[in-house]
Amino acid sequence: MTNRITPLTERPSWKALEAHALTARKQHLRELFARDPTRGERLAVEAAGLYLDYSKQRVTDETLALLLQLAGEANLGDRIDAMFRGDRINVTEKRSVLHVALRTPRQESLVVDGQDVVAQVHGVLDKMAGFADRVRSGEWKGHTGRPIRAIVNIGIGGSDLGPVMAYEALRHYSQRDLTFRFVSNVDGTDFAEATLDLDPAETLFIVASKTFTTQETMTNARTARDWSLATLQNPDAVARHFVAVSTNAAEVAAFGIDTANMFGFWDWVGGRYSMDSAIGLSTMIALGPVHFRALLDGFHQMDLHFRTAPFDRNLPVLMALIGLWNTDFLDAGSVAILPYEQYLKRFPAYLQQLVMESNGKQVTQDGTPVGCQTSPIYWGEPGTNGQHSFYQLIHQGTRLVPCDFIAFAQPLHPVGRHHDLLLANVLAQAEALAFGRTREEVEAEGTPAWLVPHRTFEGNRPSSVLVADRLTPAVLGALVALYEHSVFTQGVLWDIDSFDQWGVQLGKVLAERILPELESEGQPVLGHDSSTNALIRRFRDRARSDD
Ligand code: G6Q
Repeated sequence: MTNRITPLTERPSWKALEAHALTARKQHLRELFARDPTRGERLAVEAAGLYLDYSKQRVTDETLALLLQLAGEANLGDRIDAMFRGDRINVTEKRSVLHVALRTPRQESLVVDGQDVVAQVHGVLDKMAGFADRVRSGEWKGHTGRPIRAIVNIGIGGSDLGPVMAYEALRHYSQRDLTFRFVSNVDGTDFAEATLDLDPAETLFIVASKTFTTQETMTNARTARDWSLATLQNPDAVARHFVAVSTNAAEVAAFGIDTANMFGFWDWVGGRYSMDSAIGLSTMIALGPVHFRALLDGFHQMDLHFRTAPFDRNLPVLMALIGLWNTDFLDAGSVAILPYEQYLKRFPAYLQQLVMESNGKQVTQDGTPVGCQTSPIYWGEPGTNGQHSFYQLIHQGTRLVPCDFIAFAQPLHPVGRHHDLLLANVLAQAEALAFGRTREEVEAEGTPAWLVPHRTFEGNRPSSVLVADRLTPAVLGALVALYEHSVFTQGVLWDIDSFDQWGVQLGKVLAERILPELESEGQPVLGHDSSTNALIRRFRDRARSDD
């Protein structure tokens, strides 16, 4: 007889949450705040420079107690220890998941399979720092002897979204006489636009690819090599204008990049968890090694908090539990990420991959159906722009959209009243969502009866507000680590493998099959469905048509 773990939805705490949700769904945030005047201060927690106010989430002490019980029944504590220890918790790929080692201080050690991974990490960080300093100072020269002025990161998915997000987020701290571009899409427009105004003699390409076999990245890298050599004329120029970030030395060498200019990482770093590995080389060149190490320290402070704080005061755990409550018990299908900080404009896109590629799964680790909803859809835009577009739906639509507001007490660019206006808006939005405006209030304003339903806000729409003093490298690190660990915690509760991504495979395989069908000279025999066959024929027919 097998010793089967009780499925999540059959556990006592899940059943209790289901029963509790029947009454909780009817409770309004207006009542919860009226009943407890201290709620706003009580339901808040602070760590690693981040203050999380979750009082406007639709939870009570009982909800939180039951959710914490759920975490206990899922052995969350043991699973956290297993990750930090380097156990192979990515079960379908039989790998350790050790992004936390990427920010472990130099003096510590973590031995996995006989290797001190912390020592390896710092070896690469030192090499990155040496290189970054040489590029930043102009000591690293291009093939014609001119210093580098533009850095183009070529990568996709985890080898792009972290670097581009971090560059945008921390641009304030970047070396302004260097230009940074990011090419990811196999659409030639991406490369063409990114390099339109660049001079090959002053441009350095970072080819960032864990496998160094990814179709999009290798296509862009080859195009970049052709673009460079068309001007520089000498294959030796590749060594001065191309460096690689990869785990695959053989492919890097085959491409023509000197492996002395390769920055390595390891199979225990997942793509979407890699922005603080060598994949962050562009970030380090932009910010300099000192700021990059501050970023790592911010990650590490959140790691320490996650590992040691009791769950009822643990930011990532609380965020994860509340997210699960919204998804599985209040039927919310998405989460809006709303940074009130222009520099975080790519943060929602970054989180989309982190969260949805990690927890967009339908089976548990042993392959059985999960039995409840898993990852919600993440989306968002910086405030206040969203207020003038999709916030309408969040306030008055038929769907429940929990929001994560992110705001900073101090602006990076103090200009007149801008920052006060920004903060007034974020506070107003969270307040309006929670408390709304009742029919009676609208009527009391003398609104005509026919207009009252249109002007009424039911409220009771949940949100959290995340606050830090200022967007610094350390704060960004803590913020990313907060979401990483929240994703991990939800994966533990759903008992899914948050570190694989089998769902991206099928499309890749089919594209390999379709490519020759698009490119072949004769009429290929097409064996797809009638829709795909007709579309292939149309693309073939129209590709070279002038009419
Ligand atoms: C992330 C995924 C995926 C990956 C890209 C790029 O977790 O694994 O987004 O990062 O497919 O892969 P390479 O770095 O190997 O080119």
